[in-house]
Amino acid sequence: MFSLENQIVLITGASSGIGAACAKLFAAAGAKLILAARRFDRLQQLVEELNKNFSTEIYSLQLDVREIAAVESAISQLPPPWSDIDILINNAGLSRGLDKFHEASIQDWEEMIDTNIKGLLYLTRFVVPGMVSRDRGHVVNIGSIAGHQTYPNGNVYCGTKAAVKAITEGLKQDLLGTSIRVTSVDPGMVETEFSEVRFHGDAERAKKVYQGVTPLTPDDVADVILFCVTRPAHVNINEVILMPVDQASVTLVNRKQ
Ligand code: NDP
Ligand code: 8X3
Repeated sequence: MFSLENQIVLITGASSGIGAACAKLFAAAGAKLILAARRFDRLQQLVEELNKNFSTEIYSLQLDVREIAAVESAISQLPPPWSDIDILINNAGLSRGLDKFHEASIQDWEEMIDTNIKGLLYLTRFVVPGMVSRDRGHVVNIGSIAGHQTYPNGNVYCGTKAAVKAITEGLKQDLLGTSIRVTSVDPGMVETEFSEVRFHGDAERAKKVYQGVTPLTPDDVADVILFCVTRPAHVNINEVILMPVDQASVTLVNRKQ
C-alpha cells in the first residue's frame, strides 16, 4: 500500500462537503495538507478542528480557482517543502440552477464553466509540471455521474462534468511514460451544500433533493478517494463511479414515502 505519511496533498474546495471530508481523512492518514477555498473563515474552523485531533501540518490558501493569476501565484509562491505537491485533489466545483437550456441564466453557465472546467485546468496546469520534474504525483479529479449521463435541465452542469471526464482521460494519456497517476472519482447523490448552492440558497428546495433517500455522505466519497491514492505505486485507478444503493442512474432514485 502507498503510504500518505508526510505526503503533501492539495485539496481544492476544502471548506465544505467532500473536500472537508477528504481533509479529515487525509489528516488522519498522516498527510500534510494544503487546503484551498474562497471562504477563509470556514477553512480556519476546519483547521482548528483538525489541529485539535491530529498532529498534521496544514497550509491554508484563500483561493478562487476561477482566477488564473491568483492560482498561478498561489502555486508558484508556495514555500518549500509545500511546493512539492504529491497529490492534487481537484474537488472545487458547483452547479448553478436546474433550468431548461433556453431559459437558463448565462451567468450560472459562466460560473459553472469557470469553476468546474477552467479552475480545474488552472490548478492542474500549474501543479503538474512540478510532479513531472519530480516524476512523482497523483491528480484526482472529482467528476460526477452527470459526466456520464445528461439529465433534463442538467445541460451545462452535465457538460462541465463530461469535460472533466475527457480532461482526466487526456491528462492520463499525456502523462504516459511518467510515474504520475490520474484518477476521476465520479459520485452520484451526495448530501452536502451542493444543492443549496445549485438553488442559490433555497434550503427547502435543496432538502427535497435528498427526501426519502439515503444519499452518499461526503465521508463515503473521501473513503473512495483515499482508496485510489493508497494503491501500490504501479496501480492507477482510472475512474470510479459510486452512487447510493437508492440510486440506479442520474434520474432513477428510490424514494421511500
Ligand atoms: P459543497 O458545495 O459542499 O462544496 C463545494 C466546495 O467547492 C466548497 O468548499 C466551495 O468552497 C468550493 N468552491 C466552489 N467554487 C469555488 C471557487 N470558485 N474557488 C474555490 N473553491 C470553490 O459541494 P460538494 O462537496 O458536493 O462538491 C464537491 C465536488 O463534488 C464538486 O466538484 C461537485 O460538482 C462534485 N459532486 C458533488 C455531488 C453531490 O451530489 N454533492 C455528486 C457528484 C459530484 P468556497 O465556497 O468556500 O469557495
Ligand atoms: C452531482 C450529482 O446528479 O446532481 O454531480 O448531477 S447530480
